[in-house]
Amino acid sequence: DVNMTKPISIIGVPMDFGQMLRGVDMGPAALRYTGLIPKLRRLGHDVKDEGDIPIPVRDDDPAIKGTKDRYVKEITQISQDLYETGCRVMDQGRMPIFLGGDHAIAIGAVASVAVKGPVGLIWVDAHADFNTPQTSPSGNIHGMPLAVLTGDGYPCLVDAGHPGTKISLDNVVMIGQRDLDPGEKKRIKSTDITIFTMRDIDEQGISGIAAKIMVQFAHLKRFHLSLDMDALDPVEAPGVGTPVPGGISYREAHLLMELLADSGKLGSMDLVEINPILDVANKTSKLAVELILSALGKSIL
Ligand code: 6HN
Ligand code: MN
Ligand code: MN
Ligand code: MN
Repeated sequence: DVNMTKPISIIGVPMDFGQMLRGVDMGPAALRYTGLIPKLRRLGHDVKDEGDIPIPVRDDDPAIKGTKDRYVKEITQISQDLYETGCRVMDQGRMPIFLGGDHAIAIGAVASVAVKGPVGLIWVDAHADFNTPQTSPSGNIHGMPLAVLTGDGYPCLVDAGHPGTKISLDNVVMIGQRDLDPGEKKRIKSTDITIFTMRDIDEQGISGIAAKIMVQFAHLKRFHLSLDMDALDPVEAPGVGTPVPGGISYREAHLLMELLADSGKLGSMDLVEINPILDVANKTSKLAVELILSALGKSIL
């Protein structure tokens, strides 16, 4: 199966402050319950469970719903903690796999893996997560992490870990988008960020897109995969807070993971937005574990 074995560190981030629904904080527990760690070990990897980043108890203050800067303070603190843990794991030469939690965890996660030189960022998501506080219709911070990482948004989040932009726009590719807010569309069009929407997947196929990414990232030694489970079709991944029809199929997702594994350049990843309360018989967590295994070298033959 696996042609490379990597020392891997699992970092749980049971954080749900980036959006209004409860339950996404149970994502790391569901993934562990589903056997992620023993399955990675059976594949031949050296796996260490770093446990969970401490998350303050959420006090659902109705006043928060009326404000636009929802839980910015909490998310800033968590991003800092997460950054420090990610940096420690990277320093030890281990590959961090961050388990969300909502997608706002990518702020601290990607910041930490970007410290050791430039890294390509592959953002697989139904959404672009490219809102700023000005363009966001919801105010929810899980709709903003890609903007934050590329330097736009709440300054305290942009500067989490260390001051300034973490990833340059030409080192980002987005895949699977089908639900963009009007202000996000404008921002995407005004930058030259690479985006492969569902239409592009239908027209070019997921393997054609993977090949293009490898060309664009040829000069980079490694990349980070940020996998939002709502990128998948809700038929396959019902346990997410913001499902959108018409998503990536079970087969396309597996193939993409296999192609990323083949590249030998996957250096880190996060897997986010599983909400076990909304799931159907743990289907989304089971699929997520399979996708992580495929990305880490599990193959059919
Ligand atoms: N996610 N574009 C919407 C918003 O509220 O900004 C949805 C964002 C979803 C974020 O799924 O990680
Ligand atoms: Mn997302
Ligand atoms: Mn999403
Ligand atoms: Mn939307």
